[in-house]
Amino acid sequence: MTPSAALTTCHSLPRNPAGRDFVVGDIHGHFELVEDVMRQVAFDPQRDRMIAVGDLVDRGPNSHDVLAWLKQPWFFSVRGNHEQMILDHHVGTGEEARHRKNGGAWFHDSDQAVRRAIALRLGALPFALEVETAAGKVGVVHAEPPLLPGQHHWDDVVLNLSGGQGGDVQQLAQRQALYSRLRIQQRDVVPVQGVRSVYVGHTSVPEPMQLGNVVYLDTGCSWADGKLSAIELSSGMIITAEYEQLQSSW
Ligand SMILES: [Mn+2]
Repeated sequence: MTPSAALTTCHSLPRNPAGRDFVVGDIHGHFELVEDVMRQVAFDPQRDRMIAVGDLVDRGPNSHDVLAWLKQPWFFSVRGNHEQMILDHHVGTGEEARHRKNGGAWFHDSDQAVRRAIALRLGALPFALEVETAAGKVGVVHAEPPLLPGQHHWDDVVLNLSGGQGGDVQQLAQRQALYSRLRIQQRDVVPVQGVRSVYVGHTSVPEPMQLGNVVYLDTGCSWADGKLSAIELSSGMIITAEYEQLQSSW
């Protein structure tokens, strides 16, 4: 395992007894919609935390704001496949044409120094996050929890991602964490043990939905009929913000 793999496998957030924790779906450059959600809940940056399921950038109008958001001590994120496309480009293995087609032109049209600063910061994003809450630990990954056939425990998610099961499993696990749609395609309701819930994005759904204890939060805010969804962890309350609503109020 390389040192960088160890650093980016899974980050842990301690309990936040003084404030609230929110998990927000794929932002895709629409940080103005996150601000809308925060206004709706009277988000308190001194106490509350906003945790993102990745795909912070591409498609929306404000992808460049990603560095400012990641500097905030109350904002956390796992890595999504759109962050990975930037990282792949940074190390020379990316496909620029494919990334441009998927909303990444802003990145390739940025100055080299900006591209480098963004890639360095995104490279520190973990593949998984675990958050301690009053009701138990929850997990966050971008697409789906990377588990091998027969595995059902969050500990295996972390072990697979860390390289503890070997490099081949680690590569597969990283790919699953960023891209998998297997569980939602198969309507797999087998819960992930060892965590209360796992929050994911990546696959757009009309409304937040739950399979077993895996909660899908990407409601496609960059699509015409989509919106940004967030959930407050202690109450399960869903908060949404829509692009069109903000535009029509200008
Ligand atoms: Mn994605």
